Amino acid sequence: MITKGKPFSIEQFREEGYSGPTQGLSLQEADMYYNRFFDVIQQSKYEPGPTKMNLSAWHQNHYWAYELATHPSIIAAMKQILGEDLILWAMHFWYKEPNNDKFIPWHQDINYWPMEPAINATAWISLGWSIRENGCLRVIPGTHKAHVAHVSTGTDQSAFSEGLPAEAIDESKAVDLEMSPGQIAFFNEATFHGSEKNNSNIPRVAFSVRYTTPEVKFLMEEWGGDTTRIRTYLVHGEDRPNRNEAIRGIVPQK
Ligand SMILES: O=C(O)CCC(=O)C(=O)O
Repeated sequence: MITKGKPFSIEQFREEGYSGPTQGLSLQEADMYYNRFFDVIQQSKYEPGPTKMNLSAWHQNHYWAYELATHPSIIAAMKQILGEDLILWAMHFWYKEPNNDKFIPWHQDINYWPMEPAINATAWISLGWSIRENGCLRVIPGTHKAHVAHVSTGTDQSAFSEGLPAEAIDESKAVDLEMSPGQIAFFNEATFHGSEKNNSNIPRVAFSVRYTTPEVKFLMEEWGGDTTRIRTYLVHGEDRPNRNEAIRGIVPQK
């Protein structure tokens, strides 16, 4: 069900591992960023189709994406979750064009991320509509305190090769986070989450941005794959420990 959203709740975030949806962006802002997304992938928003473009780390190259990643609604919630010293370290567009048959398996993000200690908060922003029919984000409340070993998903319809084992999942507890444009959900590094395929004609255009605190060290030698996606930006407060000097990001020109 689409709701008008409620304010970010730190109590819910701590107890259930997520909070939202909250109306973080105005409709005008959501529409502007939605249009920018389609401009960059060089498609008409009226004829959305698959893209082979890399959908990560646009905030390193596009000022508008950096501005979106550091939107005041996101910073306000991150301060409550992580404190005054905030490091933005990654972002990704989660785009599912109409009739995309890939699903995102139930997973905990921390399974894929060598960072020490394991501290992260994600803001997941729906720039268009996210509903059951186009594979909205789903979470399982209360799963955010323990780490569970992941296993092979064994199917190429899964967007990731690894996910949580079936026996760890209680689907009856899953919450479908249906969202209208500009709504945001927040979750932590261990909250079980995933999404079904897009069975509709409605593209699902969402943006997630990851924050941590300066005490966290990124173990780049263990990261594998494309390490250029990870760059640290001090967005608020101070970075006294200075543990990630080698991967400091540069804010793109306006
Ligand atoms: O967009 C989705 O369905 C999944 C998003 C996700 O896995 C994430 O933001 O960590």
